[in-house]
Amino acid sequence: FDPTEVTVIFVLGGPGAGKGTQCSRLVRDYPLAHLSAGDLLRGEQDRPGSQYGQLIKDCIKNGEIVPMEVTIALLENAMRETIAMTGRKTFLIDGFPRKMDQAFKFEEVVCPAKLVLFYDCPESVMEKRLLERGKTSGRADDNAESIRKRFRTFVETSMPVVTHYEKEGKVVKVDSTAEVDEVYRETQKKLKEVLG
Ligand code: UP5
Ligand code: MG
Repeated sequence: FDPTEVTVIFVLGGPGAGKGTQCSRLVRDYPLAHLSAGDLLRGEQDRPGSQYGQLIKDCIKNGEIVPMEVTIALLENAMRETIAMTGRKTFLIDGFPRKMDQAFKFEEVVCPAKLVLFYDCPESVMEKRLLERGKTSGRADDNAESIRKRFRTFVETSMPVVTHYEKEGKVVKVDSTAEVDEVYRETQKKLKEVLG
């Protein structure tokens, strides 16, 4: 990837913070491409013949992080495909990186992130959203036990990534406790402040 051509924005936040919801709005309104690492992993898990199916399934259920080689390869492929199919070269990478080693590796093999959009939300609110979604989502990790494990991984392993990018001055933080429309307005406002 040519870093002068491709732009990457990481979208981070706890499980249920609203990353996917806000990314959908952003790609509706701006010439961006949305890639969810979790969605790519679930797709790979269900792909017949995948050698990683069981590994991904176990990690997701336990809220653990899939080895970065798998996720980065999926992201690279999806980026190439998106550029070929749509010509879009500014990417919202949703739910990645969740661990420092992933952040370093991605920036080495793809390109440095321009910005990190971080959705901040209390666990109690996120838990309520995920349990509600669990009634119909069919996601193997939308149950009380998996949610607890996802929260722990987020605090212990993924928040340090946010702190790292804060030190680089790249983090745009949005409180995502409010209703979807309000969070989106706040997102647009803050991105405009930084990106113009
Ligand atoms: N909702 C959203 N916004 C709302 C609002 N403002 N008010 C009220 N309700 C709101 O939203 C979650 C739910 O809340 C939805 O029902 C929505 O309608 C509602 P969503 O937009 O889906 O939130 P999001 O932050 O995207 O939550 P998600 O569950 O996708 O977060 P996770 O980060 O847990 O899930 P992800 O798919 O990224 O990862 C799943 C697993 O994959 C990980 O636990 C891990 O095991 C694995 N993984 C890796 O190993 N490596 C990776 O790099 C990525 C994932
Ligand atoms: Mg999501």
